[in-house]
Amino acid sequence: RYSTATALEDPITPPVKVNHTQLLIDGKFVDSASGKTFPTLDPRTGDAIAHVAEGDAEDINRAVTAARKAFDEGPWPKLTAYERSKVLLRFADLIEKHNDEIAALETWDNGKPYEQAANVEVPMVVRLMRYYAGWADKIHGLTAPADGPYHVQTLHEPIGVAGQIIPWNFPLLMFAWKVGPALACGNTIVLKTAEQTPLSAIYAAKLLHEAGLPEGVINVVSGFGPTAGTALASHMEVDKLAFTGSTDTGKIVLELAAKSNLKPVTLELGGKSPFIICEDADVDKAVELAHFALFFNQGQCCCAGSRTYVHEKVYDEFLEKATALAKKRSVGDPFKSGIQQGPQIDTEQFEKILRYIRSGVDSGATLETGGERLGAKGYYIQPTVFSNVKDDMLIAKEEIFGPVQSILKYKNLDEVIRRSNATRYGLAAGVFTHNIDTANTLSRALRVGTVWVNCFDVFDAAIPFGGYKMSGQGREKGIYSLSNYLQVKAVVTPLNNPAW
Ligand code: TXE
Repeated sequence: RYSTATALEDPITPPVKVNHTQLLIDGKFVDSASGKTFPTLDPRTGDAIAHVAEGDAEDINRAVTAARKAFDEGPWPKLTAYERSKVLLRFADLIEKHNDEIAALETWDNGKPYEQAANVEVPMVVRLMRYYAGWADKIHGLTAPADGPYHVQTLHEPIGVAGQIIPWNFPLLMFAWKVGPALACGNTIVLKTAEQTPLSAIYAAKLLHEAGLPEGVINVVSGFGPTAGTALASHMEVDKLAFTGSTDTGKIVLELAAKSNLKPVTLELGGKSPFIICEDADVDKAVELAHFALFFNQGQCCCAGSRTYVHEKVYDEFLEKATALAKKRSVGDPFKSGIQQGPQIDTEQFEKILRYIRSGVDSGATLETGGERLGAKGYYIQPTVFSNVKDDMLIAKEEIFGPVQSILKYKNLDEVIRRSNATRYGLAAGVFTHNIDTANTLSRALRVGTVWVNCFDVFDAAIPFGGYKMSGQGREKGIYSLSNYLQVKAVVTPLNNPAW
């Protein structure tokens, strides 16, 4: 049913070497000021891949000083937009050239299937960079009519030094979502990677320099949240903060930003997204899409369709087929071809998921399949399906962030709208129906930042993404991300010859 234990216990040697483990500050690779390092672990085994420089407050300070200087003294913000765009295009070319190497680093550090990293995620980064390169020379203000004799214009200026804190579930993609729009708008950056997955961002930042990015424009600090992260969020010389991670940490960084210099903050946080299967659904297709919506990336997606609401008319058939599909899911070494699911990121997440599985059983949900760890080493978990899930169970309320599908039954549209919205989250939703009225009703009624109708996890560069309620503030990607990194300045000049 699953890949053999041998495949789990004898990890494949990754086809890549780790060449860069230092901090990247002011265009140079440097050790941390303290000289400390920390191990980044292989989720297949829990063994160290490499020891990475551990940045803390002093390193953040060095990085912010470099970014400040690169912003205040240039040349980056003052380059022509076309020059900035060319740097991003060259960077995209370099990522494309090193696609397989970067994908291998990402898989090694994160545990995601190599084929997913190489064929989907790294190409998405390339596409996103080209998209924002396209925006660089299309950012401009407007003129506005005033009641008096004034010429009024707005200038759209870069906001300054952007602090960016990213998570571990899509390390390179989150790097791109943050860095692409910030650079297109002419900002400079201090980016802190997640402690679990520092490797791909260091590599990418090096390629940005090869693409011609001036020194100090991007600074990458590996390190932990309570040290490097808080130092960045509370730094007085950081003009804007962008954060992706848990809702609890989002609250902390928002408070740090408010208590320091009131830097504006964008937050992309947790979710508990409903995936609604209507009575008219083609059950086979619905099963496949709901499976993908939940299990993709080991279930470690903020927008995972983690509450699968199925209409009572198709519930039994759906449940049987969803369980069968989960049993067929191929779990194993993510470097192995055909593998759909690798290990979870680390021991903390692994234990948390197993705790939620136990709580599902204890609260009376029916465990249809899975529920156990897989293999004796690493952080592999069996694809797990619960039926008879009730809205008040923890597994239906909290973010599990693992391969655990919770299936809930509903009777009518008003009921499923009410239940879907009865959560503190509001990131995304999936809707599966052929009825245009049902699709329109659900799309408007659901209080979420993205509704995917008859599809899921469509993440084009141009599609904005972000949350309602406690899933976040602001939007990333698309045209919407630009305003996160711009100031609007109004310039008002008297018109001295009002006759004309
Ligand atoms: O998140 P954290 P964790 C959810 C998911 C997961 C849970 C915990 O449910 O199980 O969060 O994961 C940095 N000041 N998501 O502990 O702590 C940290 O170093 C400043 C959803 O990994 O939020 C990392 O770089 N920064 C999510 C980043 O915050 C701090 C993706 C995220 O870590 C900090 C990941 C602090 N005090 C987890 N503490 C999504 N929205 O996709 C930590 N960090």
